[in-house]
Amino acid sequence: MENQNKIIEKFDVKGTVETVKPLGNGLINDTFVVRTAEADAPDYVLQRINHHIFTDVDTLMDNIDAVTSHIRRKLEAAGEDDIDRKVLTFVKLKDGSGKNFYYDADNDAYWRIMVFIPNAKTVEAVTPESSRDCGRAFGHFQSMLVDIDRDLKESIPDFHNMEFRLKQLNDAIAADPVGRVKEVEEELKEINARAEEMVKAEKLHREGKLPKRICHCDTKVNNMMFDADGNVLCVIDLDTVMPSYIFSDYGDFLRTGANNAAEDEADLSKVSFNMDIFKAFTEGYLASAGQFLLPVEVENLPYAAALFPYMQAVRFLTDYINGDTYYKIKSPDHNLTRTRSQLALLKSVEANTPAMREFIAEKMAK
Ligand code: GN1
Ligand code: MG
Repeated sequence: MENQNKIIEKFDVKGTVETVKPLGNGLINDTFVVRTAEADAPDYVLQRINHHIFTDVDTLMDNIDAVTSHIRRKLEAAGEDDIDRKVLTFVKLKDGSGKNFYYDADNDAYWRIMVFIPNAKTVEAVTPESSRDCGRAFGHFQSMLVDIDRDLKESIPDFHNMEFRLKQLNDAIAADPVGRVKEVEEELKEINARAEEMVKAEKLHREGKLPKRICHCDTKVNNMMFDADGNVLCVIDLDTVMPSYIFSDYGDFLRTGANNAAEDEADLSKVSFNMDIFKAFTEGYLASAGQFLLPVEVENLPYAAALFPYMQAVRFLTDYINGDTYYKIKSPDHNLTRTRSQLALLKSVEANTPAMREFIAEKMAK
């Protein structure tokens, strides 16, 4: 608490700090809620950023600043009320540097503070209803950022670049550091058969046909804040906000949200793509993003639904071949099980592709 008070002092917060207590159960950053004594001073959220995962904190926090200030200006111009609950507010340092994070060199730690949004909650359950809200909220988020005038960098370079992920796989195969390549011939066959199709986004981008836009890149139902009446206030967890194809926000939600099983389910008969979740999420997404999306983006939404299980299979298999250096594992073959599970989901997505196309065409015709 003493150390945290010293950190909080660096920031331009209002009021007197009364208590600092752990908040939530995030797996990546350490989060605390800071209560202030005065009724007219806001409470705050204090976070230590995990710079082992997010190694480029400067870019990450610059992206967050660009995005939150742009959305704030939009909401102001639209005459919205209650803006402090509709966009996250990051507190600047007192030192006049304009920075929105503090580096504590003694402890090699990065800290940030945002204003606590009162009377708001998150939900965990993926239902058609929460998925529709989620599609709408993330489509709205993207739509507010289509005209952003600041240059954002990728805080994790090539995060969702399929060509790069395949190169990592091929490098792993060439090195074969723990002799596992011979065990995974079947999986490699499945991956290679689709490689050409799956790098389509990078090709379209090089041809100038597919833009990168500002995306959230961690689209999940529990990354939305709701008010007491169940209306979405804003999206949260902005650590991965960066330029990407809109496929990132669309496809990665469906990979987790529309899987009838867990991403590492070993019983492949349980793994399948949930069309009810797909429909609800897509309906919400098109309602808020349909206006700005290019035909090439809409046409390729089913491709995005396939791309993410495929990409995740490639990443898990790469890690398996490399001897499990990236993802935490619970058994020696965990990454192989995950790979197989993601490939099973991919096949179910492929089987549902005609139905997906039909649904999207219907929605766009309206
Ligand atoms: C990692 O740990 P988590 O769930 O926040 C990974 C994602 C993967 C996901 C697969 C920075 O995210 O890209 O899709 O695992 N995040 C990073 O479970 O690599
Ligand atoms: Mg997250």
